[in-house]
Amino acid sequence: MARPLKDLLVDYSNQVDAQLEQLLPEASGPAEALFAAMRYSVFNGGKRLRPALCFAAAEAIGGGNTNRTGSTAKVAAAVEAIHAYSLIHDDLPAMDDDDLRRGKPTCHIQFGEATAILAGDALQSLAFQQLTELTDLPAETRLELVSMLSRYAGCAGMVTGQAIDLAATGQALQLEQLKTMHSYKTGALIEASVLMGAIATGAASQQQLDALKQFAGAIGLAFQIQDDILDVESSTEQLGKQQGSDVANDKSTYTSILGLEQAREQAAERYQQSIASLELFAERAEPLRQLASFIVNRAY
Ligand code: GRG
Repeated sequence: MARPLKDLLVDYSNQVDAQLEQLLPEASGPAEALFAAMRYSVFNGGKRLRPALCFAAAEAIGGGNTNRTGSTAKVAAAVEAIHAYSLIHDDLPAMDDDDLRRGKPTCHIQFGEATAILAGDALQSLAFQQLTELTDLPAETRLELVSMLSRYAGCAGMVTGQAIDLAATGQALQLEQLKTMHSYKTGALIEASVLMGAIATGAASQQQLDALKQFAGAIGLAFQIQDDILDVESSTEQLGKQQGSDVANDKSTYTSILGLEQAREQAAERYQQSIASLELFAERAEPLRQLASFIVNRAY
């Protein structure tokens, strides 16, 4: 029987947090402020959505190496470290210049800009270190994971998306341009989370990976559409970050282009697509279906 969504999220969060706890250096010694800033940014109440997708994708594959306190948790921790770094850098004055994240002062407000930049840098390299140290997995699998994360987080993914976003500030984007930008900026890491969770099991077929790629593409877009809806509809308190920041920063969004109603319809359509792509996994994909539903129905 399927576990309730809340239990699923708590279970996945606990596992990835235990792994992150081991991965991150203790906040002491000559670089105490740096290590404290890294910990502050990782352990400050994120939803752990990308790690959850990693675990749920591994469950969809089943069999193989689904040792969840081992390799999957480590892969999930690597992805979350990249996510934390991206948020630290995104909040910097040179980028979105935000002072509130997850209901708390952003990393550079709390620790200063230089330390925040270094915390992001160090989290990024820690993620790749973690993947190279997956000693339960064959070297080729580790290499595949390193290659995948570097592509999806970097020039073929998130960093390029961020560059497109910064260049587009103040310009009215067409819907297709917006979609391209988000597929790089937020979609890529979501896709990496799903695919890496599956690959780390050592048991995923090409057909399964293709289906998961389709799932991730659809739910990544739905995630972003819902994010834009919440930026309009929610409150700063509920979001833990400044509500209305897209409008304030003069950014094109799904809601500014489509309006709220059509944006909701698009999110629902993407959700349906994501569910349809999971058919071949039958009940083993139930956690992925629950996460997809959470992504389009979340209020924060
Ligand atoms: C600086 C290289 C670099 C990249 C930044 C992902 C990103 C690119 C910026 C984040 C800006 C942002 C708020 C985008 C909207 C979608 C998004 C990634 C929201 C945050 O993800 P959640 O909701 O965050 O999963 P939590 O706090 O739950 O971890």
